[in-house]
Amino acid sequence: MTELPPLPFQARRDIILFRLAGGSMVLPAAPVQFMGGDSEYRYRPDSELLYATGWAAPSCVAVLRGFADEDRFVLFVPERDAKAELWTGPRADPEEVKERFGADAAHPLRELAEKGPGLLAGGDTIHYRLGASAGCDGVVREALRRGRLRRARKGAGAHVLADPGAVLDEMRVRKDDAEIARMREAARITVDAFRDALPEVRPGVGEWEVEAALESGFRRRGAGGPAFATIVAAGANACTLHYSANGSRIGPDDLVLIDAGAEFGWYAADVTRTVPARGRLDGARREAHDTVRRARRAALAACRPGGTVEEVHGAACRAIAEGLVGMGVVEGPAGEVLAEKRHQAFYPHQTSHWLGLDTHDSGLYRDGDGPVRLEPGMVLTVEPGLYFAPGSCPRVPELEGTGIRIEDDVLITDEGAEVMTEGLPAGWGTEG
Ligand SMILES: [Mn+2]
Repeated sequence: MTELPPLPFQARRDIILFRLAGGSMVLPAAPVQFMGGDSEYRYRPDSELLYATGWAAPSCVAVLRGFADEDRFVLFVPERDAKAELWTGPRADPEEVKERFGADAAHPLRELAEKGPGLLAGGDTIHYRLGASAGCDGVVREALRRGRLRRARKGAGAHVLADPGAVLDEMRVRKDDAEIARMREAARITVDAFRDALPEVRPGVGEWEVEAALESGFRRRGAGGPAFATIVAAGANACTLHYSANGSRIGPDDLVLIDAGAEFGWYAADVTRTVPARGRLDGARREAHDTVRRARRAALAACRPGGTVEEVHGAACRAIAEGLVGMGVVEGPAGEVLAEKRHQAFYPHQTSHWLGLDTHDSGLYRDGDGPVRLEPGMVLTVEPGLYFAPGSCPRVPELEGTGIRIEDDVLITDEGAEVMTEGLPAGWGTEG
């Protein structure tokens, strides 16, 4: 497997603590999720805790204290427990945890209720997502109560609750080199797994078989698994944007939409291709596929430093509107279609989302100054599409029951953009 640079947790924490200034942050681990009864899903760490500390196991609370001179990074972790470790694996004791994660202090989790409020009461703003954990909710409420009293007497004490995203989102939206290395690997694995799976797309094959080929391709190449529920949607199934039952057989004339991505080192890829079951396509559906590919090219050309996600979307929408007019689906001119938003009946979603630890990664698209400007290190998807649900397109009924989307993962660079998923043709066969 590829050698990867270490993730810079210490450097990230230095920035977080600096930005917290007079405040603090509480990050609890994500809860274990169960399927039905008491079988556990494979554990997925909380992205914010993971980003700030590297902790990827259940049952942990990290406390960051920007206002303090000591104990600025404190971890509360589960104690050694021979019985529990038999079932879920070995644990480190707090001393080892402190060493390994570079914490100033590490305590057993059972001491959180007692020690937590005192650690937090001194700052002004506590960054914590209320409701994230019942235990932490109680600690933060008690810290605010003590902080109010302290503020009344001493003029300083915790009295504001804020979202951790206020500090972390802006950091997470710009990927460092170690993150980019993982995202390139997730993209490479995804592209190669698509190459395994695309030949499986034939009339009569089950959508589930294509899913199996894709996900097998992810795991064989060392990915943690799919980053989100794989979509293999034949024919009209592709008009349901988040279809993931993958339970139909591919029909002889179907276009098949495949939206999947590997997760590697906790970072996601997110790729879509739409290919004909019979390996060729003509008529209106061919024009529709060409339109989406033109929208893809136009949107990719708009991915550059200084640009915005809105400009990328605008470029895609213009090509989509022109295509819809050209196919006779809507009455032109294209400018009017755009102004009246008539293209949205067939292209209802945005062209891009941020990509990272989460498939729909954190980060604003607009802030107080308007649309967020693209910068080197930002990673976004470009995913134009066209969807003609049954009954939606009386002017060109041949298109009904067809959904087309083409999605790539794009890293903004100093020069422009790197399409990390470029290795996978946007069409099929000779249709690059
Ligand atoms: Mn996507």
